[in-house]
Amino acid sequence: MLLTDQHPHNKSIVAGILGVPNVGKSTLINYLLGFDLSAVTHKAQTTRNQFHCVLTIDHTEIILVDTPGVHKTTQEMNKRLNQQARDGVESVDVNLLLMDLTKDLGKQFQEFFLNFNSEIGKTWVIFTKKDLLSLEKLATLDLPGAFTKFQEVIPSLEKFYVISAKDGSDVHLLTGDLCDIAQEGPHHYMKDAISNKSERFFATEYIREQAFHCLDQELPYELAVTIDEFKEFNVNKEEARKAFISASIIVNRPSQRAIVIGRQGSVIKKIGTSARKKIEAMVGGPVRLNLHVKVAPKWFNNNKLLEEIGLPRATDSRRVWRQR
Ligand SMILES: Nc1nc2c(ncn2[C@@H]2O[C@H](COP(=O)(O)OP(=O)(O)OP(=O)(O)O)[C@@H](O)[C@H]2O)c(=O)[nH]1
Ligand SMILES: [Mg+2]
Repeated sequence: MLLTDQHPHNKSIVAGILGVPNVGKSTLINYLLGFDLSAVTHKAQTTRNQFHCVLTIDHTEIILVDTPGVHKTTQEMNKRLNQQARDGVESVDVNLLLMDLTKDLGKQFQEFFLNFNSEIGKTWVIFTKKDLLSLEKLATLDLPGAFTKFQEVIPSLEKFYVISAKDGSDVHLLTGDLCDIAQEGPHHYMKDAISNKSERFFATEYIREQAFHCLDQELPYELAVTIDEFKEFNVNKEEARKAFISASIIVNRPSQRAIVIGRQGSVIKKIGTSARKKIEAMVGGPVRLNLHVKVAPKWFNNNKLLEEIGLPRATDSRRVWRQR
């Protein structure tokens, strides 16, 4: 849908954010937006659904598509995460392929290439987390050489940037270039829109994000969140908006239920309090959040539940790696 009443100098661009898990895709989006919209944790596979985030610089609308990290997988849910990444960048103007400078670049590139398994158009490589490296270490990485090797495998890689999404260094070079190649034309989102996803979606993201923060080791991957009820009060009224949310944290085994609840409910209380604060900031008013923990064995292979959390069936098979 295009909006009417557009400024004559309006421009727009859609950029897909890609990479293996945990490289900092959502962190870069949050840096660009100027606030923490997308869920970020130090654990891999935080993002599970692709979605749009919108920022406007002067008259240029930049639509950033956050995607789940592309990775090797056999599990039904993880196949669907890779599919989300492919769907997310299907008709973008440019892809930003993020690579974590603190990890082996060749391995990351190979993991991405083998499991993305789809043609990839115009792409810029973004080497990120440079704040974690000394200048000496950075120089030893020979980034131009690595980029040239990657380009031999994916010829649509055009150029590379070296940034930090944490302290924002050199991110302006990227946004400047995105604005430069944006096409003249109408904006797709209303002036104050920030995403194509609902507050209900972000409520599940923030609950899962806080669960990831509060729980150790493998458990987060075996955990999903569904909203059972989302009621809003005082919408379009002078008074502050209020919301009542009832949500379920779904786990795989009864023992995990006990871990999520914690001794005398201490863990679930911590998850609930911190998630509520983030949801309140989004809603702009007080929120009552009721959390329940449910056991659904092997939910990550359960088609109905996967569809409920926004992950339709995948259509992929894996590529073969030919070393050049
Ligand atoms: N120091 C530093 N840390 C970063 C940077 N970018 C991301 N991180 C950290 O890296 C971790 C992963 O960041 P995310 O943004 O969740 O990564 P992601 O690529 O979205 O991960 P998935 O959604 O799981 O695929 C978090 O702990 C971030 O704080 C950066 O530029 N510098
Ligand atoms: Mg993410």
